[in-house]
Amino acid sequence: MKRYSFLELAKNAFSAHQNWGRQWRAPEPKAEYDVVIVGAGGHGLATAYYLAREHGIRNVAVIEKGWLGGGNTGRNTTIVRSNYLWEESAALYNHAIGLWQNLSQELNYNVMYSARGVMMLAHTIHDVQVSQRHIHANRLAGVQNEWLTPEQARDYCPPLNISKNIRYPVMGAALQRVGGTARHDAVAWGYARGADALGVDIIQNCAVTGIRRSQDGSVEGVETAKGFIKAGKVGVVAAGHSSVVMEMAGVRLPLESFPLQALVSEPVKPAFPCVVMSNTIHAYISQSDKGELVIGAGTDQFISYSQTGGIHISNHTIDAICELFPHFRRMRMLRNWGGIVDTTPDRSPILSKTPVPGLYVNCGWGTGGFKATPGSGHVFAHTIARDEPHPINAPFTIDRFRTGRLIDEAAAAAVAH
Ligand code: FAD
Ligand code: PYC
Repeated sequence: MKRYSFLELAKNAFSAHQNWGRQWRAPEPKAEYDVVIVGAGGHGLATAYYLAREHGIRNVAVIEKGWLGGGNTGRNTTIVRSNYLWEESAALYNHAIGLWQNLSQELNYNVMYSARGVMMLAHTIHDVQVSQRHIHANRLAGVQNEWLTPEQARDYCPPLNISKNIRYPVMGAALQRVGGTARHDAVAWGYARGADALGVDIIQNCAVTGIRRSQDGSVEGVETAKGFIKAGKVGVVAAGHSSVVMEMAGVRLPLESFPLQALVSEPVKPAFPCVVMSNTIHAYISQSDKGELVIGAGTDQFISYSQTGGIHISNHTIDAICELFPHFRRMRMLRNWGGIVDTTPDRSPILSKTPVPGLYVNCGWGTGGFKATPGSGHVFAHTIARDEPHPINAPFTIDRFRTGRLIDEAAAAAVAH
């Protein structure tokens, strides 16, 4: 793999950057792999990368029905944080935060992780109480989080309107300083490039249409648009389509898929220094390095597989954003889009073995899986390689919906409820 460096950059400047070469191959599928991953989003690609890098399993294919990173990975608002309520979640998301710190160096690819701070606003007495309880729980679990008064919140984020006579007055905020953003496409591309260099085949434009099981019930391989591919182990990482794919093996998942939308403004000079979220209003905002304001809304109320979202939902979000940040009232919105998010009843992910030997599933990230990408891929690779969960993902089984050991994070995200 060509290593990116200042020297390479300078050398390539002499040929007008025409000779960089491809970042990954476009191979035809082989007849058989040790492991097939279904879905080339960030989580699937990270899983393949860590299978090869940490477990020495390189005979791996990632099969993608569209283009890599074209699902929720390339559609999200890139917020990274680990301020979840329960210890199980804190361990999972903090594991990811640990990996984010060094990811650009590890992949030799700039994923633009920027720990600019994530501030969650409180607008009512109830919000204040819940946020403060949340901060105490986080601190007990070793997760950084702190309380800010309205004035401190405004000092941290100068465009914030803290006047008291508005519909959503700011009564304080929880700030996680290690939270921030990363460049979503770069995360997918960095893992794809790293996995490909270790021998993983990434097969795009090739939908998985079936999962074949042998007579003893175990996995035999996958049916695809390019024919049958044999594999002793299959990991399904298909986000909004996870229940559809798992149904192919006869496994029913407790998932509902909803559209979730986001939009960006025209680009402007740096004006917004951090990430702000409001659980009450279902709105979140940051500024990309290109200068666009990146704004996200809540999920549609109805399940659907359409990659758009109801216009009234984004109108409501924009109303609230204009009230909280009056500076932005005259800005024009450039484009909007949607993704299909896979939500579980307790709003926590499933990273698990399944009742089918050789079949594993990583899904249920709903509105909040981007931040977990490195940690999720890391522990899921362990689960597949060793046929047993990593201690961090052991609580995130499918079985919890039968035993009742739920990890209820419904209040943890601005959009997941
Ligand atoms: P995906 O990237 O969706 O990858 C799954 C892949 O599986 C897709 O590429 C799909 O084409 C493929 N696939 C499906 N079916 C098949 C098949 N039959 N055969 C082959 N391939 C198949 N999370 C955060 O942490 N922070 C945020 O700020 C945030 N904002 C969001 C904003 C929006 C608008 C949306 C939609 C989501 C947001 N999320 C956020 C959630 C986050 O994007 C997802 O949880 C995460 O990206 C999921 O990654 P993934 O790799 O599991 O899924
Ligand atoms: O989980 O932080 C999050 C999030 C922000 C926007 C959508 N999800």
